[in-house]
Amino acid sequence: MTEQILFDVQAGVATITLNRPDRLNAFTTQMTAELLAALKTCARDDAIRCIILTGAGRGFCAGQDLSEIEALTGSVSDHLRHGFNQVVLSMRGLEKPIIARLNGAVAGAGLGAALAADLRIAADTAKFASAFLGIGLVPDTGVSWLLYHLAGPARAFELIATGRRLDAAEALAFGLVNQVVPAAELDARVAELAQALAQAPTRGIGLSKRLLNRVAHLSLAEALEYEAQVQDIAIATADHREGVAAFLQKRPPHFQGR
Ligand code: LHQ
Repeated sequence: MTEQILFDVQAGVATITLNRPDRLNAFTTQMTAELLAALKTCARDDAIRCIILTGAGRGFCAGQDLSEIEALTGSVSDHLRHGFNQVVLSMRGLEKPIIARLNGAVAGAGLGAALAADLRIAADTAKFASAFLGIGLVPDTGVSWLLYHLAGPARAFELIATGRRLDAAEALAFGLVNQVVPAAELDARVAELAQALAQAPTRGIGLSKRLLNRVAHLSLAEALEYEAQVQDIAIATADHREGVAAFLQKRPPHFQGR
């Protein structure tokens, strides 16, 4: 079996590359399983302090491989429960920063994977589509929830129900990406951001992600209490002590992610 993702770790940054470029990196069951295994490695390996998710070739990910749909055994709901739902939950639950490097087309389940990342940096040539309705389906892979929360209900409905494709500038205006950069500068910009994140207090970032995942469902009073509880964990980290010591000694901090 050929590998459908590439996995590389350099200087604390893991790069996961969806690697079916002739199909715009459309998801097969195998590729989903490989992605889940890579995310598990990222969660377990303390040396990995930032993750980049990207696609090989001219696309990021065109969603479910449509040629595989007919061959799916069992219900589509089970396919989603065991596949894309686990990808989204693994990404949101991974307490390390994940950058989606959006080099080209982002569609269907590929849009879900991109929106489940923590930061999205898009090439100015990237384009975005919900794509589900084009084949008579409703959004899955978290796209309804993630679009609702990132872009708001009216824009979420527009993207889902009209099939409108967004270019990178429109995706920025919709709140779907953090930055748009010239395609030739994408690698440098993503590498610079990933390096900065890999040298930051990893536990603090992970705990902040835990907070943001939770507060969406809480009242202000509940969120204040939850912040206080998570701060008890953060204040016990070595990186907290290092940050305070570096500040008082007027030197740059050296965070170790612990
Ligand atoms: C593809 C695909 C693809 C296979 C491009 N599959 N080959 C749903 C149902 C059930 C179970 C679970 O989950 C889901 C979730 C979903 O993700 S549903 C949504 C599935 N995705 C789509 O419907 C998107 C289909 N693709 C497109 O609309 C376009 O390809 C986009 C807008 C992404 C990009 O357009 P272009 O840049 O013009 O590229 P292209 O269409 O020429 O594609 C290049 C090649 O990639 C082409 O093959 P070819 O042999 O002609 O060069 C496409 O057939 C192939 N490809 N997406 N999802």
